[in-house]
Amino acid sequence: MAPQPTKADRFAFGLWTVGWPARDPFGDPTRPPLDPVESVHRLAELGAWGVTFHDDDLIPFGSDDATREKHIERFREALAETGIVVPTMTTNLFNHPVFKDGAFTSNDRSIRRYALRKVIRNLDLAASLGAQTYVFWGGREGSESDGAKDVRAALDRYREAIDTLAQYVIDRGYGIRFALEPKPNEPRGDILLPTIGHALGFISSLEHQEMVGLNPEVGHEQMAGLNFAHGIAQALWQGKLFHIDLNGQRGIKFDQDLVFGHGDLLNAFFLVDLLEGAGGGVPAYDGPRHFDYKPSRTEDINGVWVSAAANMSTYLLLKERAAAWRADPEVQQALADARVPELATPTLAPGESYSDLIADASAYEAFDVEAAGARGLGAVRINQLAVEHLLGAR
Ligand SMILES: [Mn+2]
Repeated sequence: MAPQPTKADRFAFGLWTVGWPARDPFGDPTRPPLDPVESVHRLAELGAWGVTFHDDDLIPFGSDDATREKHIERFREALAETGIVVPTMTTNLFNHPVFKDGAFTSNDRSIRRYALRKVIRNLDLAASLGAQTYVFWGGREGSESDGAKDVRAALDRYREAIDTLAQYVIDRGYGIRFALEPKPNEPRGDILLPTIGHALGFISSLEHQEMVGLNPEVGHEQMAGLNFAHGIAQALWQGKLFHIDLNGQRGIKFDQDLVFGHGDLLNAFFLVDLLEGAGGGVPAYDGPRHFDYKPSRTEDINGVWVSAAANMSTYLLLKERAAAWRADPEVQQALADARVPELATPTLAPGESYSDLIADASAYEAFDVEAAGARGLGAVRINQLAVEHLLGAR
């Protein structure tokens, strides 16, 4: 039996995920559009806690003010009826042709100014809905021709945009934090801030860097061949894991947005173990468990809700299995044998200087380098114990 999610699990979905009508570059939509109000009700029934959205997911692009208010009003009613919250919002700066060369980093200054206004308008709505995180996915910020984009100037403009918007949020007292979402490519041939590491470097240059962190997505890092759990560990280590996009991806190819766990399942297992505190009892991340996936184009509307539920039950199963793995005495022995806990001990003793280290013959002159080099780690055993727990063999 798959575990049933509750609001306490803090599972959230983008309206654009279940609402994706399954149009791809080679084919027409296979499903009708979904009313956001229906999505809120169905997700609540499935045990979700929150929904997130781009401005244009709720309010069709170009709506006049009266129409905009109507869409917001019926959405607010759905939230009130279901108790669903809006922890996070974001801006669509990629769909309309105006953004074809980027938004904050478009070569065209008037488009950059328009993009800032579009974000500001939606930040006001985000604050009024109680959102605490605002995501920036710069899918169109990039190029296909290295000669058509001055990347250093583009990064100046990217920084200018985030600094300006951060100042706006501070001056309004909104209490919203920003989360940048890296992605290496698609839709642009090459996207700026392509990985967690690039984005962390960029954040360190910002005026209000304390209020800017990351929203890493499983598939986006894996599209670049990177280890997502490692990336998340570094984001946590730097205090920058403000949000997370969970989904599945099978290797270096187009962005698949599969159900969470339907790609690299073992990495997803160790990711959940990490997020939930690696057996320490205190989660390392307390934000929304946010799914940014797409129900596959093969699915009908029933399949959409089956896939939404699958994300949540997979997360809960992995959480359960990771806890069982941590509690298994054989796992604890294998971790001890591999000296995993020993890595938390500083390399120098308290108060020890490099001079003391140089004076310590046991560290070098008398160190049995051959014996240390011959010792096995036992990492394969650790992995196999995880596989056995995942497969229900333990
Ligand atoms: Mn994706």
